[in-house]
Amino acid sequence: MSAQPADRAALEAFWMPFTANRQFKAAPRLLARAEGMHYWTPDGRQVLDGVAGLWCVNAGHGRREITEAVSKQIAAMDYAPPFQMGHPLAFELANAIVGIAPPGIDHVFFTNSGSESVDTALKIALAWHRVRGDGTRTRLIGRERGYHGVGFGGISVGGMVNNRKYFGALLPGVDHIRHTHDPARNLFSRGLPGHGAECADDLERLVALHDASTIAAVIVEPIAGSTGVLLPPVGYLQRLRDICTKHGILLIFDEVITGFGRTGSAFAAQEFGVVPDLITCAKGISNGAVPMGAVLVKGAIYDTFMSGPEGSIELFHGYTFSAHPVACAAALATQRIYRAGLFEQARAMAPYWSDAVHALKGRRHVVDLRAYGLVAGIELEPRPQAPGARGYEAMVAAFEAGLLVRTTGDTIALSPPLIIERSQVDRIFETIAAILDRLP
Ligand code: PXG
Ligand code: PLP
Repeated sequence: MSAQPADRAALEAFWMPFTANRQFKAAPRLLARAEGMHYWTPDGRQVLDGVAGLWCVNAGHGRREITEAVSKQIAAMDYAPPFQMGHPLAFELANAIVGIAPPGIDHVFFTNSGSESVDTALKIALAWHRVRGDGTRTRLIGRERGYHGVGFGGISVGGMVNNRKYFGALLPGVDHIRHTHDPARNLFSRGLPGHGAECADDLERLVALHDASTIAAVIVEPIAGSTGVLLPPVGYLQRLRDICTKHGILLIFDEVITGFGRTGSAFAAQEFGVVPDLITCAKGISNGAVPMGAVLVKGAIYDTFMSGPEGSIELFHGYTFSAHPVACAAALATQRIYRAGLFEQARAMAPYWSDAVHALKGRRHVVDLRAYGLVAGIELEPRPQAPGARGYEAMVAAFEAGLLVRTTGDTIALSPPLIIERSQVDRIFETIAAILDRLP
């Protein structure tokens, strides 16, 4: 829909996040209602959700179980302070999440977003080394092209240039290993790319440069989402795990996108058979219905913090809205839906999904295709002198054709709700194919 001239002023006050505000406000794209696999615009046009909102509505929109749990909780107790006080749902939810977490990861710290989860995990890593008497380990290592949210910690370890360059010197003592994208060897790989496990050895370079005794933690996304869906090369994550273990460095998997079934397993850690020391998550934890995030922590790390005097606060960190009761209610209802078999449903759909993605090979503009679980990246050739323009136009054209996709640069990213059916997979790729055929 396009705004009437009178509407333009009404759109002014909201400074929209990660949005070209003036371009949007001149021709807004508004969503007013959602149910199942679909959104509806204010004028009643149906839009198929190809991205689970923004990688978060894994169980589909408007789930009655979640709506009811939220209504009930907000009426029963709207808010409870999380510091030196508790409420039952927080403990119940922590247990539910531990129940699907990888072995040994058995404690949960609640936050309100992925960005807060990342800052929390980095702080836990730093504090853990210090509590153990290893306080020289202060360096944090991220990866080029990584996205870890928008807090100062997250952009410091992150590797997306535009998210960093405006914001000063960032955290001191941070370094980055190289990214794994290797088009020369891995174009159009089915499943995980076969080449690039040795990219993990770049961590050895940083250990040689800084010495392991100065490094606290390494943080990576098992599948890098925001930068355009980069899959881990076969053996890469295991190699990273081995190098971290060898040097006493904590390994953090940022599973804000990959958590809660996106790959077909609860977490990518299980999917790829590599257990990190901490996992950051958010988004799908509460099906996007109420903001929430969490850091999952190995028992051995938690136990170290529990070694001081009983009456002392073990970690000077927390949010006013950590374990918010309404968020906990939404997340508990969400976890019940997941437990009923949603991840298995995603896994069963993954081969059909992957075939549909790779059937775009040879289409105009397509330079690479990447798919895993229910994620896909469709990389388009940038238009000369106008990087990102073709991607943006593809997103707008898809929306006009009744399909919500996400683009980053010239890569179309897809991550539908895990309830997607074959006919809807077909619709997504028919729509995209038609758009690619006519896109300049
Ligand atoms: N880590 C990862 C791996 C993420 O994908 C965050 C942290 C931050 O989460 P919050 O809840 O603070 O936004 C994310 C979020 C995109 C896109 O490019 C991806 C995210 C957020 C916004 C846009 O599609 N991921
Ligand atoms: N700023 C001020 C002045 C505060 O009092 C607080 C919390 O009490 C915060 C920031 C942090 O807010 P939150 O706990 O929601 O992250």
